[in-house]
Amino acid sequence: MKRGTKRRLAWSVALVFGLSLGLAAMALAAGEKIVVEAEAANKVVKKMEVLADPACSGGKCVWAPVNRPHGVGAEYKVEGYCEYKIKVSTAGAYKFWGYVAALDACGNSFGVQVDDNDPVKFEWAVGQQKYQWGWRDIKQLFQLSAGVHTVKILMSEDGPKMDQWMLWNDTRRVPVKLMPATLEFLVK
Ligand SMILES: [Ca+2]
Repeated sequence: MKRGTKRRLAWSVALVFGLSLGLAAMALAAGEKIVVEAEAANKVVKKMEVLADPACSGGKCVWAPVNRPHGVGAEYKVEGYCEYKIKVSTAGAYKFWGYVAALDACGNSFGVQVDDNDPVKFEWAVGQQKYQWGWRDIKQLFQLSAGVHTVKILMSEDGPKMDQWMLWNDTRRVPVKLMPATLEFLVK
């Protein structure tokens, strides 16, 4: 091989190596973001229900139907959940985000349970209007190993709705809008 050809080859190898490193760094910087349509649950157990709503992503959300009377009464029971299976590829600390809307201050929470761990309360500040949608987070982070995990959204009060939820290992960043579901992380 001529010296010039050798040098060009060395440069090409260095360039490809550099580009790969750059791409890997970009992938790492973007983090692992697992976005799920709340209605795409593997299992929905009452009182949790899927609700058709044209304003929601995918035309649907999940909710705990409003009890009559709201929040009280002999018949009032907190029960039911939506269950999802996800496959995590990057182990680490994840922040849970829900794209949610509250009925009022007695209808603004769910529980979030990962695997057999204790459920964590997911309660958010009520907006100025009834059913004001937005991304809300849980302060406590979830430690996830690589592999399959079960996530449950549990009923906690009657009335609140959830359109999407997300687990994101870039814990400093804040989502601003609804996103396409990342189906590659879902296990059916
Ligand atoms: Ca949805």
